[in-house]
Amino acid sequence: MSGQTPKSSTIDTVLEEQRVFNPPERIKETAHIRSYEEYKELYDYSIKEPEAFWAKQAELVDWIKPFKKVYEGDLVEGEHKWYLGGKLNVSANCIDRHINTWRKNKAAIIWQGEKRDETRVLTYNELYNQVCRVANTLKKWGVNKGDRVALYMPMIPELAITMLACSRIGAIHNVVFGGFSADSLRDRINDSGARILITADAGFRRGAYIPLKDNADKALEGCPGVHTCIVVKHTGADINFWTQRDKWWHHEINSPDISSVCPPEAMDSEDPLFILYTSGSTGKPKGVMHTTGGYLVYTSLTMKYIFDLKEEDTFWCTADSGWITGHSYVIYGPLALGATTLMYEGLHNYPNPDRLWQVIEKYRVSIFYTAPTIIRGLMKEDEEWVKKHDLSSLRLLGTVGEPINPEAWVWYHKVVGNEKCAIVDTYWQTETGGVIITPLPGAIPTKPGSAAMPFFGIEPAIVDSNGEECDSKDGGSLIIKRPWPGLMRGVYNAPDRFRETYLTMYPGNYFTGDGARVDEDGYYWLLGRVDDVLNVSGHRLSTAEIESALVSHNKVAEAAVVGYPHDIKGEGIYAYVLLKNNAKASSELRAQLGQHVRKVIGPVASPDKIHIVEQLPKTRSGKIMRRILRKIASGEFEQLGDTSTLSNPESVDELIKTREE
Ligand code: 6R9
Repeated sequence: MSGQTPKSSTIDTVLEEQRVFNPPERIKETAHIRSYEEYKELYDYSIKEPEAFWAKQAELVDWIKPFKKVYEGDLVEGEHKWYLGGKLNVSANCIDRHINTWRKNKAAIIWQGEKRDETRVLTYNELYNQVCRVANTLKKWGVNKGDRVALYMPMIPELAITMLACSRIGAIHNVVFGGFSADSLRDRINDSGARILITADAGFRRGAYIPLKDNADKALEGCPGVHTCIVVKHTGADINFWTQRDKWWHHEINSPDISSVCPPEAMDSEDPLFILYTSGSTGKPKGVMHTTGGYLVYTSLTMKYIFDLKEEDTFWCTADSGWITGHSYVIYGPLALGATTLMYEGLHNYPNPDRLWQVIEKYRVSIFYTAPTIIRGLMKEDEEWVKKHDLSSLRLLGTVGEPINPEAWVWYHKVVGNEKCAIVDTYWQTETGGVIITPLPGAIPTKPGSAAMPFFGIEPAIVDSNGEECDSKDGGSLIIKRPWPGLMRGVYNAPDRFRETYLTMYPGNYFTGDGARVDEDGYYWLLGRVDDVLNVSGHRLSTAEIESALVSHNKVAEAAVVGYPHDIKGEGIYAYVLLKNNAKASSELRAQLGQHVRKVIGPVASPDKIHIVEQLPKTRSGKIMRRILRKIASGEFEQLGDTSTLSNPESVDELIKTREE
């Protein structure tokens, strides 16, 4: 952990923001929760009577066998369990319970491909048939309850179908984002112990192919445990096909021995549902593990109240399902509640900057959920791109992934929402399972840049570096004082890592890794990470992970990576690199290093700036002074602080002189 001072540049702007927006009348009239008092009463109840509160919320889910106890455990040891003794199945909750109602022929998933004319609609009934077939196919290839299944796919319905098929038979899915490299995929497959991989021939990006199967082939060279790879034919790209290992999805699921009926497995509440790898402050990504009962109750509950979901809504969350947002709010949350969820494969600005608005108009989307980086990117374009589309179907707009600067919030409100929509800035993490700090659209007035208030059952606090609850107005580290059903259960394959990473910093509390302050009205303002985690376009990356990728290049001796404020991405990646003795700095070498990081981690981690240096500022004990590196990368030369403790103070002037603009 480096110091406890939030390093985000948003602090300056959010400190000045004063505006308050009341919930629009039309939302207030129909929302599930219609006043601040109603929110407060239910919130207080959720904190005072957690057992009764969470028992009641479990009614959102269909149980095969009722649970005996609501929860057990705490954040001291880190063992916490929910809905003990209960049995349920997630896919049955997301599908079967709807097909016995009029929802049978309701659109469950609307898919829009990158090409305008590529669309598909799956009704709940069709989803049922497909999920059962895939579940039976997985069984045929040896997947049993508790086995891990790796997925490396584009945003296509088959991704949702496979996740649901895994949950149907009690297999644990491990989705790896399609933007990760072969090396990253290999490590995640091996750590999870998956023996089967589901992928596609390729994905689309700006009209070009993302070579998923080629990457998978490379990854599998290092995965001796994987015996089967099922490939969806999506783009028709040329691929290698090794018939002993590779199977075509369409052959497999339509094979005569595959039945379209597969009874859902009765899973224990605490059986794992999925693993999702995420970056922390160390170099090795963690397999964050979520379980069945608590996760489903929590995603259903947040989906209902935060997005104010109604039967007739068309809900569009633009996140890729390789990230937690795509798990909880493209797939599980919406489908558990029987909604219509839109899945989109493509970019927000391809072929034109009105792509998102055109899709909203086409499907009459009513709830739209995206990331601040996308909003910032699109607000730079001419407003006409938005104005030429009829966006009157929109009722609610959401953001997630990073703090939203008030300018972007107000643009979203005025230009996209036409001042008629509620906005929810939702704060949460892979670890938290679902949103934990947020406005409720009909109940809590919003302040641009603030994620507003804790959701039901969440008890946050702000602490100083000694772990003392401090004057929250000044800001400090954000902790959560008690567990809730959506909180991760552990790090896969590393039993002590959950407690060590999250619970020992402030014993007995969950440490988010974020800085925050609370204003006089009780609103939370997130101030960015206080650890060595970067947030680049809403993607979480650890500086240590990028450093070790750089150092694995044969010409690099040492590397230090920091974030700096970036107009569109929120944070950009600035890498200081010290070469080995015989290596010479050149623009070719810089390009090579960028390529190398793309190969080791993936394009998302590629540094924006690579600064080849003669020496790095170090303390007398040999620690790199990251605080100074961050200031230099951000161009804040006046505020370098005390440099007298450095063993090489002269390095600082040199770095300033040679800084990458
Ligand atoms: C859901 C998700 C988590 C980190 C988190 C924080 C940042 C997410 C935010 C936000 C300010 C918001 N973050 N939402 N910061 N305001 N509304 O993004 O999960 O990929 O695990 O990232 O993202 O820094 O700690 P994940």
